[in-house]
Amino acid sequence: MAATARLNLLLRHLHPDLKASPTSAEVTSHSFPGKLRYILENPHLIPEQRQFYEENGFLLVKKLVSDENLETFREEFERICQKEVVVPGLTVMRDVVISKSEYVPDHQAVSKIQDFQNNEILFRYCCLPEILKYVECFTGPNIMAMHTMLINKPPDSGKKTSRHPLHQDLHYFPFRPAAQIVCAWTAMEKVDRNNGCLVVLPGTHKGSLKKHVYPDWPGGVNKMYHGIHDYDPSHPRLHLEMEKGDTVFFHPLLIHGSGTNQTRGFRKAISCHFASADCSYINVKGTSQENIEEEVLEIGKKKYNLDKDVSLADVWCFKSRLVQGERTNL
Ligand SMILES: O=C(O)CCC(=O)C(=O)O
Repeated sequence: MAATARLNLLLRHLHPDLKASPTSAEVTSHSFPGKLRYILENPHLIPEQRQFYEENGFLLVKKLVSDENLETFREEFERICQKEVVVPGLTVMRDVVISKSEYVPDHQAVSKIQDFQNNEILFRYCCLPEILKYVECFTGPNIMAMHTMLINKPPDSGKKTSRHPLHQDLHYFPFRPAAQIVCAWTAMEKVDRNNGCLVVLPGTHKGSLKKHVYPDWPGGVNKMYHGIHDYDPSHPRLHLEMEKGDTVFFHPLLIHGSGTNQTRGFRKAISCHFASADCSYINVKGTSQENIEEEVLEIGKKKYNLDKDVSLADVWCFKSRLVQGERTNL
């Protein structure tokens, strides 16, 4: 597809009020013949949305989650940071260099919490009918919530550690097929290039899983923030500027990351990776994912005294939750 036509399509998708130009309409009807590979045939999405996801690997839906729900999640996050609420199994991540906390004086900033499946209030996000309606378009009716995160990107110290390196989420997942996995990521406030919005490389979901390692950043890099070196640096990048409540659904092979937070506030987003319960676990031994398995199991051993026979798949099986339909496989 010509670069201008692609941009036209992207702009029209991100700003649905824009009128379709004859060029983009023509591109749409001629560029997507045949079967859909990345999305299921279903009545929830209009053909243009399905085609957009097929081509680009993401779909942005404006104002999907209410302010009221987002405020409830924000308040619960604050209670967790202040240790008023204890969540079994939760992973609290802190920035490598940023020491000033938002809520608790003299505490290191919380940059992310992961695995909140045992917190009833935050887990409500993964069960919202407005989210699941879209998720079903990728997973089908049997839906598992696999991975939950509330990301609290702190103001950058100048060392650029608040960046998230370009990566593919599938690197972390020992289950397949990739097309039946989707991430929902909701902005809890306005996100733009100033506070480090998501940046995506449209169309990269059509490629394969790449090798991920810690980037060699002079200012340091946060734990578990693996990145890819081997991507085409000339590939077009799109900064997803979003309003509060806007939600992007994206494919686990889509290369994405986020920039530095140059503001004084903490940029918040909530997300869940969903998968069809019909997916299967894989053994990642001997694959490019072996490094993440080792790291996860090492942490598991220290934190929970995990047995040496436990695999990455066992960890995911334990923490995942059914949110719709039947737990058929995962
Ligand atoms: O919210 C962000 O800054 C990026 C999050 C992300 O890509 C991830 O945690 O995998």
